[in-house]
Amino acid sequence: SDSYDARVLQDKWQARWAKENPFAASEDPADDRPRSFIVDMFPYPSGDLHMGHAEAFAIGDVIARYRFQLGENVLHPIGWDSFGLPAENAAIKHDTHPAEWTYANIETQAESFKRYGIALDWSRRLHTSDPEYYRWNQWMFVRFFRKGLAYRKDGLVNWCPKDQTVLANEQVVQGRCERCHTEVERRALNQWYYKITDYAQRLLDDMEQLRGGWADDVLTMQRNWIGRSQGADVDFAIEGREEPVTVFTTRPDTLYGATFFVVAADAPLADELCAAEQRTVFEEYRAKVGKLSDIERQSTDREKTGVFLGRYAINPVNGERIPVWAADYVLADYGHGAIMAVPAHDQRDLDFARTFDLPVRVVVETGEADPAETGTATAGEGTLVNSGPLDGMTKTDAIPQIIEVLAQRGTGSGTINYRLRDWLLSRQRFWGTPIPIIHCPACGEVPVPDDQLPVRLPDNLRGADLAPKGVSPLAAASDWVNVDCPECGGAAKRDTDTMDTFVDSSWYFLRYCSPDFDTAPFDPEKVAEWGPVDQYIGGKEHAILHLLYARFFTKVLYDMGMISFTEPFTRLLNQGQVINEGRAMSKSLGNGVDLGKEIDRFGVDAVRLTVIFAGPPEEDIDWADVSPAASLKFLNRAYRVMAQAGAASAPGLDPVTGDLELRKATHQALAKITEAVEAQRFNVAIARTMELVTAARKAIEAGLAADPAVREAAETIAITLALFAPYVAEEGWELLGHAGSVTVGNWRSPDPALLVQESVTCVVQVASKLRDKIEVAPDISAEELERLALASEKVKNSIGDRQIRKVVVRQPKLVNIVVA
Ligand code: ANZ
Ligand code: ZN
Repeated sequence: SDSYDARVLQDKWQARWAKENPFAASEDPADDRPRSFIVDMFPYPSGDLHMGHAEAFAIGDVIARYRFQLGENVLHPIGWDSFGLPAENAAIKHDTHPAEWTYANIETQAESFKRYGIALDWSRRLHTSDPEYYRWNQWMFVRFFRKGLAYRKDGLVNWCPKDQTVLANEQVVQGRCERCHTEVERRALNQWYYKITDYAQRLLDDMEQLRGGWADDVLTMQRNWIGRSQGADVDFAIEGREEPVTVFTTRPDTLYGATFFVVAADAPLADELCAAEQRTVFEEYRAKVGKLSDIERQSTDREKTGVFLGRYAINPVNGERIPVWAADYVLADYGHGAIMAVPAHDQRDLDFARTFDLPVRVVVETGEADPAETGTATAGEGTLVNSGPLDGMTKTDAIPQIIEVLAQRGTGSGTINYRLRDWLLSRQRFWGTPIPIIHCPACGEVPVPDDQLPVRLPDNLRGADLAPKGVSPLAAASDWVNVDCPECGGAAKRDTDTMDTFVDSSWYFLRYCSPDFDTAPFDPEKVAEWGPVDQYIGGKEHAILHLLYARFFTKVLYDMGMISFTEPFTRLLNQGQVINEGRAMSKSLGNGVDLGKEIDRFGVDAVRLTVIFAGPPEEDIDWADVSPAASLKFLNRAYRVMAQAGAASAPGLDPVTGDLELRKATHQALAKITEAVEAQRFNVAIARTMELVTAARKAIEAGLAADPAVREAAETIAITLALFAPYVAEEGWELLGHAGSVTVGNWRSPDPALLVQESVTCVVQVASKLRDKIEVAPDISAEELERLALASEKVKNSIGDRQIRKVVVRQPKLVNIVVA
């Protein structure tokens, strides 16, 4: 027939794959094929799959299928990131349990993944909301706790008044809750943290391993988030206070230019230092500051605000008395929450000095205009002035010098600071992993013993029980909360917070290696065989947090001796977004594209091909600019080529005698496709496949359907399309007379002799008489040329049953066959 029926092919091959399981990873110890571990960032089960999934998973599948084609032992698993707020909100709204919504959506998505033809090993499927999974979050928490990597502290936290929950810094977008866009407040709460800051330097250093494998901009985002800065701690005495106050500065060379001192308005220190006569103005000011986000506070174009605290600090190098202010541009939780202000050389300090008429003193002469006049601080290289014994030194030389002097006097030292904060783990919500700690009045924080894990979520809470109240809904489950202390047996209470769901996604890829392992989170031997992940695929929205947390977990597990690598993802591909008419798809714009409808209309293969053909995988796809209908037309042409070649010839034809032009086209296409796939330029690979289909069609139209070169081209088309349009490819392969999945172990290497663009004409003589002329590559080998000459039909006929005495080869232009 003229065109294929997508639905028929989909049903047929889905059933076949389910039965034959061609995409299962092998655990056979005798299987020594190279291994590939390919992981797509696992989905969150919010409704059915959407266009974003369609793109990400199509890209991941091209990579996985290519490794299958190369004959490798591929682990390409799937799971669900199935804890989290949306399930809880749905449960409150519909008076159900979050599990109902969650597992129903997982089933829907699983069916869609199957229909979408992703080459997955379904036997390793996991869901993070299963007790068999979250048990290991708890197991690891206990170990982190024992190592001092999990701890509780009072902290100012971001609080969403609508969701009634604490938000991590990253969940606050421009001062608003990432999910509901309500303005975020700051609150003091006792919370659990993971001590990721202990790993700040290693998280930086190990990025060296990722260069080339990860996009540079992702590495830069990680580096900025960790935010290492080198400088010095300097102690300033405060009049009327016993203890000095330490400040962190990256510019100790500017110490002589400090003309005032600033404490974060919301730090306890500001409250303590405030003189009685300034109390009222200070408290008013502090109340205003409490409403601002860090981002607003640090925004450079805001008018600077602050209040004088009625106190003075003493500069340790020149004994100068400088006023102490409270301001919001200094953050309570960075450095020491206090700074020495050097307005000549720091823009924020200069803005502040100009607002409050404080002195500006240049201490590094950079050749630029006077900051006091221009309003622009000077930060460049230069020579020190107004700096006593440091005068005349360069900035670069002065920094170690002043650190040395401070160290000798015991008033300072060189130090390194990181922007990275500890990972706030506690969530006052239900649908997450319960924190496995029991609070005992006698023993304190007691970890739940391993043999009592998992601490399961109580199953009697649902609907309105889960509504936010400012404390975790788990606190209401008194049967669950009240337990005996594992240490002393006395009455104690479970911790009622649940873990941030980023914990779930920090190690799930390891679990894929041994999904049923039940004595540890994973079988170290299996992880040693598969890990680390060779290729990870996911969106850039995870460029910072998820990846940083997964890297942190990997390092902790390495330190625990459970794994032998320190980075989880060797290569990372960040696909672009699918947009429509130039904008992100959204309900309010009404520009959403429904994946299911696109598939119903054009079939899975055409949708997948469209997504991959649209451009390089990192770039956004505007659905308004692509044409699944054109993809479908192309696939039908490819289908006809495979069907016609399959009808005209049988497998096993020696292609050597086939039409040379088409053979060259095939091998050149194959070489370019291989190169493009290796370089992850999948759209280019499709373009070359399209050219090959055109070349094969022309040959068929010219009456060559039975020519071995047409078969060779058609088989190459099936093998290549297996990466992008798996249903048509399988069907074509079958029509070409082959059994088994086209995707497994069928990739071919191009024949180098056919890749050379120019060719020379080689004269083939039999007993010194011209019998044939063949086109060959100029650099063809003697052996290859002899083989081609002897394969010529004309030459064979001429030799007949005479015996070949000798073959004289003068490559590339002459072959003379001497016969008896
Ligand atoms: C004096 C100085 C002079 C500074 C100068 C800079 C330039 P990074 O690079 O981000 O680490 N700082 C220190 N603690 C702060 C806090 N809690 N909130 C806001 N600002 C703080 O920045 C370090 C610099 O930021 C420090 O060096 C300090 O200002 C300020 F010409 O000290 B500097
Ligand atoms: Zn106890």
